[in-house]
Amino acid sequence: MLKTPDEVDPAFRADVLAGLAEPIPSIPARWLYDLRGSELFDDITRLPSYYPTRTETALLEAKMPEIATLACRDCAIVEFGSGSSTKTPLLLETMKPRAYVPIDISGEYLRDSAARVDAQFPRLPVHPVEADFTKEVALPAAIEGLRRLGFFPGSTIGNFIPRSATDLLRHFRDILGTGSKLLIGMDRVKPVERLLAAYDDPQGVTAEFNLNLLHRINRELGADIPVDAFRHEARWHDMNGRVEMHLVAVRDTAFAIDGRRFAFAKGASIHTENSHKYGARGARLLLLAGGWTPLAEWTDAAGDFALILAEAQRNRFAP
Ligand code: AVJ
Repeated sequence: MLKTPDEVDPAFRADVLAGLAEPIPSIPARWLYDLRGSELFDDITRLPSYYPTRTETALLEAKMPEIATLACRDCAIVEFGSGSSTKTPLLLETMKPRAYVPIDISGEYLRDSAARVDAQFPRLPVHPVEADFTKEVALPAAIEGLRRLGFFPGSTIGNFIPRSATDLLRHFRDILGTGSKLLIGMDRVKPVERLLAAYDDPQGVTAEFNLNLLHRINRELGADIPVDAFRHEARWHDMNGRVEMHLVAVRDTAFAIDGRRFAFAKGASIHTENSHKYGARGARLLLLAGGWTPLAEWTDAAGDFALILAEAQRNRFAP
């Protein structure tokens, strides 16, 4: 899809130009999720080696009655980064909320999936909000006065370095308000072979997802990046407890974006995504630091993935 210059998000251009000029070249992960990227991520969630989606969905299915009683009585469900909203029907069926507010940065994708939820739950008010949930978000007036349950599944929190993750959790608390709850999915630490297999599949879908970012830059910013000069790589960073995605130059290469030149020597990389993995205590500590008190948690039998229900902390709490 060709975008005219005024359709391109100026923040995309700014992030790409600034990120590539950094000593460790990087581009914020949210730019991976244009329409094509969101479709490719959807394909990733169905890969045999990508366990998180399958595991979280089964966990939601198995525990939903219990989760529902604790999480939502006549509430409005606010989903952050709703994507294709595939896990949402599980919640909506059991929790029977008063309203559903999917928030996503990808407008085209958001409208499609909101329409699907609308069709499946004709009596449920659906209020899609196209927004970057890390920025200011205005909740629709229609849900004023309703208790809120934030839903942040998929281990999306893992995209953020812990400092930003706590900022984001505090931001969610500001958006949702005191008295709100949050149901969040977090991927657990596990043997490195399994982690890397999840982020570097033999089918090459994750590689295509990562490389789509370069195609997007070419498409939207009129750049001339030779995409075949880069290959996908997944790395485990043990000290930081995360899987990293990189685009590694397979040969010396150079290109221009907006008249600015960038050169990459063979082996140099662009860091495109982080996926932090948490242990049980680390996960709870992150929530506490972000202003949320854990109330309950559920994991699959293998302990691969956790769902945690937390409650927004009051402004003052003892001691
Ligand atoms: C959407 C951030 C949860 O980190 O597992 C999957 C993104 N990237 N494979 C993840 C992703 C490559 C995914 N999140």
